This record gives sequence, C-alpha cells and structure tokens, in this order.
Amino acid sequence: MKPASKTRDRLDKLQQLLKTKTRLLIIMQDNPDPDSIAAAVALRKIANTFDNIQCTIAHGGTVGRAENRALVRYLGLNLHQLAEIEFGKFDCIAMVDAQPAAGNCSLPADVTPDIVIDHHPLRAAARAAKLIDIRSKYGSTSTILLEYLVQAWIEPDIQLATALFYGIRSDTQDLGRQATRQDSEAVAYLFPIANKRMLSEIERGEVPRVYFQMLDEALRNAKKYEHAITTSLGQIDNPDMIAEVADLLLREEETYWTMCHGISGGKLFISVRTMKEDARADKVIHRVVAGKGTGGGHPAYAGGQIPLIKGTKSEQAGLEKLVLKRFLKAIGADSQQWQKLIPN
Ligand SMILES: [Mn+2]
Repeated sequence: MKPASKTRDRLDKLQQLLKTKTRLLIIMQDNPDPDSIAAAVALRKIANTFDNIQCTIAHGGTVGRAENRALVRYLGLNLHQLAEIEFGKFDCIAMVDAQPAAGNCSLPADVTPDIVIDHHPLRAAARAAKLIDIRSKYGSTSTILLEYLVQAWIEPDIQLATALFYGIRSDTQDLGRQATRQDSEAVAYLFPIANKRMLSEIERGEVPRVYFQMLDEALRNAKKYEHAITTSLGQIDNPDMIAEVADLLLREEETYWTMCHGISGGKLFISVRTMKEDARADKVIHRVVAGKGTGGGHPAYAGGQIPLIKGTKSEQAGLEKLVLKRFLKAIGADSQQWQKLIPN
C-alpha cells in the first residue's frame, strides 16, 4: 500500500517529538473498540522501534464486548485505567481514535495531549496538540497508523497485523461502511499477515448468559416506526452492547435509522445508526444530546452520552423520553406511528 503523501511529514514530526522522550502514555476511547485498541498497539510499536520508549496504554470505562476482550487477551495487553494514571509521570501523551473533550474519553480537562491521531471530525480542543493527524474521511484510525508503519518501513508482526485488520474491518463493517480506497488497500496489505484462525475465534467467541438476557430485553423494548427502530437496554454493565444492538436492529428490512440507549456508570449512553445515503448520524446525535451531554461520530454511526445528575428513576425516564423525542424529530419520523417490533 502507498501511504498518503502527508504521512511522511507527520511521521517525521512524530519521530522528532518522541526523540527526547522516555515515557509515552497512549490513551484510547473509554470503552475501546478494536480500532482504538489496534491503533494504540501500532503507535506503541512505532515508539518502541524508534527509541525504545516505555509505553503505557490507558482508557476510562471498560472493555465490554466479548470480541474486544478476546482481542485484548490475544494481544497480551495490560491496559491501565485512566483514573489511576499519574499524568506527571509521562513526558509525552498521545490520543488515538479519540480527541480531547469528545465525551467518549474521560481525559481530565487540564491534560493536553501532545499527539492526536484520529478519524473523527476535528474538535477545537485537539488543536492544542503538537502533532495532529485527523483524517475524517478514513474508515478507521488503524489505516492511518498502518500508513505510518509502512512509511517507517516497520513490518507489523502477526499480532499487530491481526489487530489492525480486525480494527479496520470492524469500524468499516467489512469495508462496507465509510471505507476509503486507503482502508481497502490496508486490508489487502494486512490480509496475508493476519492470523485468520485467531480472527475467527475472536469474532465467534464465547459470550456470557447475560448477553442473551440483554438481547431479549432490547428486543422486547424495541419500537418500530416507519423507517426507524429505537430501544432501551435499561441499566447495563457493558455500554458496548448499545452499539451492538443499534447495528443489529439496522438489519430490519424496512429500517434505515436506529437508536439504542442504556444507563451505565451514571450516564445515559446513546448510539445512532443510519444506512440512508447522505444522512448524517453525527448531526442527529448532536441534536439528541444538545445542552445535556456530548456526542459525535461519523455520518453512518455516532454515539453520545448524557451524565445523570440525580440518578433517580424519574430523571432517567425523563431523559429517555427527551432523547426519543429529539431523535424522532431529527430524522423526521412520526412519533405517533409506531408498533412493538416483537408483538406480545
Ligand atoms: Mn475508529
């Protein structure tokens, strides 16, 4: 694959930045998905190859989804909780697949990362970084990091190639969602190296019984509008499940919008999906969380979170109602016209 022309300049900058550093903190999204995880491991590989810098990979939240846990296990990662990080111990801080003040990463507001590499739309707070590489057209951050590796003549080992391959495939749903030519080339480059048996094990891995209980709850709560389905998962341990259910419901044949939400760790998490051409899930999520929380994402998929202030049942019910109302209004759906997805 041929890295985009700006990659050389960014890589030089990265090399300059890391030259004098000894400890690098790499921060991912709070509930890291495969793209986040792979991008972090790729950046660690680069830092280790350049200068043998000691790297720590951290995130807030949890690695919830069974597939993501399996990936972390396969990579033998020792991930650290952001809340337990002493930022003063690091002389360089990087963020991958996330940006400061984005809401999906609980980086303290007084910490400014030196490096931000991401494929979400640029946020003003990221401008303070010394190295910013935002390519919002790309289907994944893993593709950007692979370009760095190729540009630096670093060949990914089997584990890293497997992670990057999976990261790109899962963010782009097998190159079918928001993938660019660069993403396809990256997948073609990685395919011969990646461990296919391991990928199959990761994707078809074991899930706990509670997974099916959540799925049952999600389906029973699902409301079907003309071209949209919405549902609530209620209180959940694993916020990743919200995105998974939003993806699943989008497969219903008449549906091209979905919204799923659930409460975890004192926050209402919301996922919005669309398969409508020219629609903007990222704009819809902004309207859904306006004045209440944060949100962002991509045209086809986006997420947001709203902190609960009192944490009472009535506050929760009120917020869920508001979120539903705003979502239906934003996509132009008739809020009166709905039926249960699964009839009793
Ligand atoms: Mn991503």
